[in-house]
Amino acid sequence: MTRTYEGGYDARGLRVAVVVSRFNDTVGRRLLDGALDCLRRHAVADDDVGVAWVPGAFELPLAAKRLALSGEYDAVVCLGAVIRGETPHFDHVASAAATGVARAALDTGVPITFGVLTCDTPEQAEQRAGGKLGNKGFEAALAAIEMAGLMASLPKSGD
Ligand code: INI
Repeated sequence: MTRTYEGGYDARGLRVAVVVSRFNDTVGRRLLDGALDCLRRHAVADDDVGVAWVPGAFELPLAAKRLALSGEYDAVVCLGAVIRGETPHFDHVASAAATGVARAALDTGVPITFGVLTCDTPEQAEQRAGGKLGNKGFEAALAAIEMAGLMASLPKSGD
């Protein structure tokens, strides 16, 4: 008999941390609004949500790793926007954020999702932060809920 593992979307009792980059503050706040909306719609209690602000996307992985290791959260959501027009080091910041978030998840075993926009213009970022192309913060929170459920159902290491 095939065993299938899947995370669901009933997030009652789940504890979730959200780390947000303050750089491109307006977009960051909209992504946070989307993430919090998603968590509430899926029955995560406000008291079970922690929000940490970091200066920029580059700093997301370190804060996410600390929150993941704290044992206080079942999943961590990382949010931010890296916009090419504003920085000659776009590629470094975007790549460090993506690699660092992935590494923090692998190092800790806690799901850490990537709601970081990498866009050419502020308009593109706004469209993906509650504009006509949805809200990447909502999507990243939903992925965190699903992954937390999946990790709880997968065999533990050593099993
Ligand atoms: N950080 C961002 O989150 N988005 C950006 O677009 C950005 N730009 O344009 O440079 C940015 N830079 C700051 C970086 O994340 C660090 O906070 C900074 O380098 C200090 O370590």
